Amino acid sequence: MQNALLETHLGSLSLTARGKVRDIYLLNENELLFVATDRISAFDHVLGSGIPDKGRILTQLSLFWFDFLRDTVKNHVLTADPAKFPVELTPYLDQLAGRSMVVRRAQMFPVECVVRAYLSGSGWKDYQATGAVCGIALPKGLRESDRLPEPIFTPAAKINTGGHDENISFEDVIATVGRENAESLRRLTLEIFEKASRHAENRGLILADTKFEFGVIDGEIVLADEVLTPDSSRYWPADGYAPGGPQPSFDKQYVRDYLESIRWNKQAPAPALPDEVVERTRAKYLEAFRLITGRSEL
Ligand code: PZK
Repeated sequence: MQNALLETHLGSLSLTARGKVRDIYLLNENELLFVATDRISAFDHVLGSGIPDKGRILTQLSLFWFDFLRDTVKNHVLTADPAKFPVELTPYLDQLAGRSMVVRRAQMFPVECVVRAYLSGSGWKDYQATGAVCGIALPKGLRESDRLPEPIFTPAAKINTGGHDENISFEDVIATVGRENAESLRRLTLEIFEKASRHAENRGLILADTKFEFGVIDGEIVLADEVLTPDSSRYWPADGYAPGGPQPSFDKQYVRDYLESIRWNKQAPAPALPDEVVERTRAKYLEAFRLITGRSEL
C-alpha cells in the first residue's frame, strides 16, 4: 500500500485555499489546481493519520459524477489527465496523478447548496427545535433519519473560521445572490440530486443528503468543487436502513468508533489511527467507489 499524502508541496505555486482535506493552487488568471489529499476529518478535526488513496478515490468519484451529470450542468473541470497539466507541474506529477484536476476559476457563490432527502445532522437538529429546516415546514412526528416527503433545498452560509455552516432560508439566499441566481441554484441542486440519488439507489446506496458548490464562468452557472463524494454527502447502505436513530456512516464509522473507544476529548491535537482502522476505512472508500462507478480499479 502507498503512504498517505497528508500535505502537498508544490514549490513556488501559491495556495489559494486550503480546506480540511483539499488544497487549491493558483495556476494562472483563469485556472486553478484542485488537489484532494489523503487527509481525513472526524468530529471536526483533521486526524493524525491519512487514508492511503483516499484523495485519488474521491477525485475519481467526483470525475465520475461530473461526467454522469454532463447533460444536466456544466462543471469547472478542464482536465484530470496529468499529461495535459501545465509544464510547471511536471516535477510534482507523482504527488498529483489521480488526485488532482485543473479547473476553471469561477466566481463562487457564497452559498452551500445543500439538499436533503432524509432527516439527519443539522436538519434533524433544526427540525427538533422548530419543526422546520431552513424555513421549510415539515410534517409532524418525523424521526431521526426518516425519509422526507420529497428532497428539500436547505442552503447554508459558509462560516470561514472552521466553524459549522449556518442553515439559512431561501429568502436569505435571494438577499445574497439575487432572485434569479437563487432560483437557478435551487433548481440545479434538486435536479442534480434527483439524478444522482436514483443512480445511488440502483447501486444499493441511499443518498441521504449532499452539498454542492456552484460558481459562474463566462456568465454561466457551473458546478465546482468536489461532487457527491462521501466527504460532501451522506451515503447509507440501503440494506440495514433503520430510521428512528442515527445511521452508521458508510465511510467513517470505524474511525468514529475508534475515537469514541479511546475517549478522545475532541480537542486538538487529533489522534493518529491504528493501522487496522486505516485499512478498514480505506476499504470502505474503495467499496463506495466500486458501488457507485461499477469499476474495481481506480
Ligand atoms: C473555490 N473553494 C472551496 C475551499 C477546497 C475548496 N473553480 C473554482 N474557482 C474559484 N474558486 C473555487 C473553485 C472551486 N472548486 C472553491 N474555494 C474556492 C474550497 C478550500 C479547499 F479544495
